[in-house]
Amino acid sequence: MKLNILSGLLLGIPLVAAAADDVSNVVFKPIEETVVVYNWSDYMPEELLENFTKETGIKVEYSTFGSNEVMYSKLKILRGRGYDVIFPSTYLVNLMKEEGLIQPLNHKLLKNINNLSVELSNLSYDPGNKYSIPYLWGTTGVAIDQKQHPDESIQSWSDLWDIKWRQSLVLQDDMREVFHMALKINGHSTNTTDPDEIKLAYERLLRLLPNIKEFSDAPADNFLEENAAIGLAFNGDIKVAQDTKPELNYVYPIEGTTIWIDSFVIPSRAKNVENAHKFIDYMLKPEVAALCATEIGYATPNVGGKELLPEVLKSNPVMFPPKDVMDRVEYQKNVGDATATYKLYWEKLKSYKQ
Ligand code: SPD
Repeated sequence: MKLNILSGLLLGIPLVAAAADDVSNVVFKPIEETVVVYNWSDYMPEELLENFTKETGIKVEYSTFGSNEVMYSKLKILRGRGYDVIFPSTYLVNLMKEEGLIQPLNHKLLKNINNLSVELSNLSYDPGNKYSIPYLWGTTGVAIDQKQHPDESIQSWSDLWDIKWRQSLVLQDDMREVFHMALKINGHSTNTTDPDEIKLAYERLLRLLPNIKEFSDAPADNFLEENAAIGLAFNGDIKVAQDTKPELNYVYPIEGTTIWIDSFVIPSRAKNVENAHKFIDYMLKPEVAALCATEIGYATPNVGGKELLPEVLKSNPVMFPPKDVMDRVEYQKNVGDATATYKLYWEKLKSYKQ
């Protein structure tokens, strides 16, 4: 848009670029309303961002991350600046709140909040959902390409340690999820803070190294590209991959998987707080929540949204785990100071793979 100075001033539009001695070529730009969103990769249908802009006039600046660790370190370095909406998992909501990296939400601006499921609201990691609003939830299990391995069936996490999987496993590049496998085999909680238990899990993971082919942010891509046939992955990514590769099987090992909720939060020094609330409220509409679940493959905590899903999705065991699986899942929680111990071993473990 090119305007003269007078019309620019009349419209209240500030000057963004001007050559001091030549006003004839001055370019004026209207202040654009924006919201800066930082989300997991492959975690939101693109058309929703466009629809949000059409409906509200707010432009979405969108970028993605591949793991909680990456997002958390970035926000810590920026000290809560730079983004308006981010999507940490359960245990990080807790930690970020304690560290002052996120701010309380204004529920008055979230008129669609009543669409949230009671069971998935008001949980111990954020009583009253003061800081976070659930977006999608899921589990982390084992995926196996049954076309390449028709006779293999995975029952336990310990099956992944079998020598036959030498150089075969692709593992989600996620510290807590990788530790989960070893902790569970050892009979310990995924949320242990006991340094001896964490060390034992690390030692077990060291014995898994010969079987690990790669740590990946997107194991589903490895399966689709056929450079891996077994590994640790998030359920929804596998659900979507199954649409092109139905021979991919998603297994819940007998010792239990993790369960997590990824939530909308607003960083403490976000610039566009009102727009952030508008974005979250838009995402809470049942039809929007239903589209996310359908296209992204994860379960929605939005009751109205779930009702809109076709029966075939509502009863899909990869998206919505059956009761016997739910009886064995463990919620990921903040492990406080023990995070440093996990991190130390995690970095050591990964250094052997480079
Ligand atoms: N492709 C998007 C996956 C988002 C999964 N969040 C998982 C958190 C696990 N701890």
